Amino acid sequence: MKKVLLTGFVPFGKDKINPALELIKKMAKEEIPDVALTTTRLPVVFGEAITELISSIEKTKPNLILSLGQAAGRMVVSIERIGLNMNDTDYADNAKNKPRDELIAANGPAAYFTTIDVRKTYQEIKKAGIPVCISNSAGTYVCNNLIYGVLHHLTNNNQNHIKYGFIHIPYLPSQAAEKTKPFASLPLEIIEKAVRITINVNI
Ligand code: PCA
Repeated sequence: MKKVLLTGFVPFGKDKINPALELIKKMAKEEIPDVALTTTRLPVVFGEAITELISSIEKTKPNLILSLGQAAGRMVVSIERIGLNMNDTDYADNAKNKPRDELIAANGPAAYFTTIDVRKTYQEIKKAGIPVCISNSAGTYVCNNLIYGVLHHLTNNNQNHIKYGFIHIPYLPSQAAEKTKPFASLPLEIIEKAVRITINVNI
């Protein structure tokens, strides 16, 4: 039995829901063959999301961690390849932090690559008929902060045997329907299928 830790962020900004949170709530009630699944909801706060995830890693000792985040305006399921050593935002997080041009780790490398098999994951999701891309930037907001922070922690604690992946997901159709401008969206069931494929490819 492989242990998988699935994380999702709470809503932030003007959005009342976060599809990442909706999905981890749904999947927490379901079974995945040969997988012991734990879910963790994360705050949309620079630094705090990293601390919360590290404490879940210590509790659950997973083989694979997969984090999910909402990316309004993304057209397709986006498999993130990189966490960049940079916090830089025009929008405050849920604790009103608004870092500008700030390194995440003063002496850390410029970037870390996520450690799931990004190419194979992409190919398998695509094969299932789901729109998907490999993304080479997760931005410089809280999701990127989490990617970089967790990979920095795993690297510095000799825990690189724990695989870490991140998927950005578009709005749900119900969220896009509320907007006055056009936004791409994908139903939760499709996102779930992509997440299950990602888990199966990487355990
Ligand atoms: N998306 C944000 C932070 C939380 C989330 O779900 C991001 O892309 O940084």
